[in-house]
Amino acid sequence: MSRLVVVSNRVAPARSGGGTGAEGGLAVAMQGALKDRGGVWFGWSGKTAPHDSGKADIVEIGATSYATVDLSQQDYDEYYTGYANSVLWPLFHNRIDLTDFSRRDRAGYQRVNALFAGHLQPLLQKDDVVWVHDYHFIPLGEFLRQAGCTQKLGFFLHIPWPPMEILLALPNHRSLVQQLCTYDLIGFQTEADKHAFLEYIQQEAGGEVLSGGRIRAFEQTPAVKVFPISIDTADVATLARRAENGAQSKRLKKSLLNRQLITGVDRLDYTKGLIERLEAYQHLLSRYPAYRGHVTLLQIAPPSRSDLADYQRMRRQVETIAGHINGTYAEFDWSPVRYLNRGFKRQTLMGFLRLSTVGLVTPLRDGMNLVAKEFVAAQNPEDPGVLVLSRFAGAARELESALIVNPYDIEGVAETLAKALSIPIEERRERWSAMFKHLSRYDLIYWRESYLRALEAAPCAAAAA
Ligand code: ADQ
Repeated sequence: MSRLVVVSNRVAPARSGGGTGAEGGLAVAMQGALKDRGGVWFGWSGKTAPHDSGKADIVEIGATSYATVDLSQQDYDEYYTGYANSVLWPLFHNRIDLTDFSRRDRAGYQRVNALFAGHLQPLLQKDDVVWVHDYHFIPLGEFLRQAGCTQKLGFFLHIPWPPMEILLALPNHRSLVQQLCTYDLIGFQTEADKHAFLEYIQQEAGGEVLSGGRIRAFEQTPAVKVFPISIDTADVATLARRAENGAQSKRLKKSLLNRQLITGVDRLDYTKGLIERLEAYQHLLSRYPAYRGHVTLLQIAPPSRSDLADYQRMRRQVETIAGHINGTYAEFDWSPVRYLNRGFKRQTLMGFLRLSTVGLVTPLRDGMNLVAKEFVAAQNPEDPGVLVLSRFAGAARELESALIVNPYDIEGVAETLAKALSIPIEERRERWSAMFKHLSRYDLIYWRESYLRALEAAPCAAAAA
């Protein structure tokens, strides 16, 4: 088996003696693959430094090297805050209005990708397979090839691929897509993302779709496939079961005084639809007064990218509306909204999901949304809660027996919430077991292994050259 080289913006080293309990599922999946095959996990250190040291900082744990590179403040501003998070992130989530097209940032993004390729290339061995993750690194494959890398190169996009009309708004969209086509395998979350990509390839790039899942464009013939990311379903179920009797879950349960719990868990990001969600909840309380005093919305929203103005503005809006709902409807012994800006240990979080009557997952656009899947896996099979899920989350294409909503339709979401709070137990079990069965089969390991199998099978452009 060839060694695996994983590239992602942030690197999560395995800790000897087990993890902290706070690691995400993806980190655990990558660590598992690296442990089995040996290899390298490469990315940004998360730190800025005045000068490039000329080589990556390497920590060896078992058969894996964790290799990280510092960025200069300018690189951080232009590559990370700038092009990745102020151009590609909003644009790929259909937010042209928030996209800040700057040539300086585009140059910084290309420069950092070239820098990373220069640091990674010397760490590669002949038979390695390289798996690059996400929008930060679209150009990396091309720079690696230019640096003489002949290994197989795979790319997986965790966020949605935008419709062609939206992508056309990006200056230099053609060269970005050309760089993406340098990879031997391009993976998307959903058929819809793949479809949007193929539309661009055929209509804008003059390319064609070949048999066997490959395309021809920009004189390259990469394979293009769909791999919906998932969770470690069995592990989430175990964590949630264990958490049920833990101190935090007990405290939460006691504090609810038998009220029904609606839970939302999202990074504080404008793609997650938090404002619309709170408006829908407000509408529920206004339109269905019987719920006043009988439901609680627990919204957990750890801050992210707080140095960006759009995130600061959205945070203020969320705070205003959460405060307004509490100001309007709270009683001296009941607050309708509990709004928390902090992270939790995974087990604690899964315990909270298990206690919830409703999981409210209403992004305006989301590549997949793992919280939706975690909510399902965390439920008590005897008394499962109901998932209310946005049709614009990739997860909605698999979790068909959730209550699917349009997050922009505030009244519609409120109505669905009212329905979710009163679904009879038989129907809840039926809906839940269909979703749980699906997630038990299509879990994170399935995702990882099917991607790696496809990467092994994809012809390598450098070998053909
Ligand atoms: P994200 O936008 O970060 O991921 P999501 O898929 O929901 O969104 O993953 C978030 C993860 O963080 C979940 O596992 C969740 O449990 C965890 N988390 C959230 N809040 C937390 C808190 N307060 N404490 C602890 N853990 C918390 C991007 C894309 C998604 C895609 C994923 C994976 O935007 O669409 O599903 O990558 O590909």
